[in-house]
Amino acid sequence: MKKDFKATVMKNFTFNSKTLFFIFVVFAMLLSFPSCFDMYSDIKENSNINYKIAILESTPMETRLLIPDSNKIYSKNLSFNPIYFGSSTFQFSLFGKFTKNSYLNIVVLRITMPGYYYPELWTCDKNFNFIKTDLTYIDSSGLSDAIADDFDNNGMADIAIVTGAGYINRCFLNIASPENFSSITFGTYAPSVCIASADFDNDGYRDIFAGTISSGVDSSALWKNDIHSSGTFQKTYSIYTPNLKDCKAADFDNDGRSDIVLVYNGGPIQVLFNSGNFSFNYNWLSSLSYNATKVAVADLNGDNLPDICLITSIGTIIAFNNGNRTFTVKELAIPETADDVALADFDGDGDIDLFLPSLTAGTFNIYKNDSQGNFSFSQSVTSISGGPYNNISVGAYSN
Ligand SMILES: [Ca+2]
Ligand SMILES: [Ca+2]
Ligand SMILES: [Ca+2]
Ligand SMILES: [Ca+2]
Repeated sequence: MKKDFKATVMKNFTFNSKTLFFIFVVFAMLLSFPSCFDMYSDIKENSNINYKIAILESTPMETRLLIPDSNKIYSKNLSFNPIYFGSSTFQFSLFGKFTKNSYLNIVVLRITMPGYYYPELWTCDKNFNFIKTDLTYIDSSGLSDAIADDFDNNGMADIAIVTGAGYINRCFLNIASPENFSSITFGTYAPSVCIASADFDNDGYRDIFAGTISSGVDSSALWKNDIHSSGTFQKTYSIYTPNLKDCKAADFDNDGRSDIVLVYNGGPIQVLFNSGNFSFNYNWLSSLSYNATKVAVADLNGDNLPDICLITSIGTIIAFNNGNRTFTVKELAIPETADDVALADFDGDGDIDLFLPSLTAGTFNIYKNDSQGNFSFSQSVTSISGGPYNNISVGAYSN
């Protein structure tokens, strides 16, 4: 099976030597205070500021914000009371700089019935007193992944979503005043599973990689941001990715071009290296296959090279970046699996720690980094009354 899979991806890679992929969930927040950051790299670049990490978690019925105390212990959590409580079937929440002047911004995408999202924008002051603004409902269903990023370069975060079988993908541009979003569609009728963003061609506009499990015209594709010219995204590269589960973008070989990591249910870890002009002419595959569900990227051993952390059916695996377009896989870096993973410096000692929402409802575990990429249990956090967790977002704040 592994060989067949490799043959498939290599074949597609060869046939599609035209382009590239994708993502880094960048959320660049303004550097001036007050600010919110969604990307660890943004936080790290401002290490002179004493940040704390906020965690946002969503289950089908609830969204909660976890906040640490002065000792970086996650002892406080706030519930975002669903306005349609009882009929909500799915929630997805994101940090982002959705408004220019508020302290911490959160958008909650709440599906209340097939075909309807009710996005809510929550903003707060320094004491975490939140105010909710209802945004125009979104007529798209089957949400499978979403990111916040500034696609039109107006200084405020937009939202891009991919959806399950039979539904289109959309980018919602934040038109800000009054708070609301206008919709752009890109891609059609593909069963999409993941989304990532990065400026893959370094033209100053953030592009999108939408990962699907389709073999048709809507196979996983890189969408060039052409909003400033044609008003939408243009497909520039595609690759067939059977059993794809998740994807992220990062510059793994430090050549200034964003690369893409893909993880599969029953496939190797795959890294596509960006060779420019939306093409990828080299990819790395792990020697073993894994039943992966989620992937996250951050430098976990302090060598300034982004490493790969994936959640699999047997536990948490780390692929350490060797810097030469190869990785060294450490299986069972943490012998725990989860619905998702979040990477950030939760204890504030300068290295990246792991946050795993346990499959056991209601508890999360934080694993502390020894700065070399070795992890040990740090604290357990009790929060939501039940899973599964649709997504976890991390953001940084200072107060
Ligand atoms: Ca671009
Ligand atoms: Ca690169
Ligand atoms: Ca590293
Ligand atoms: Ca740490």
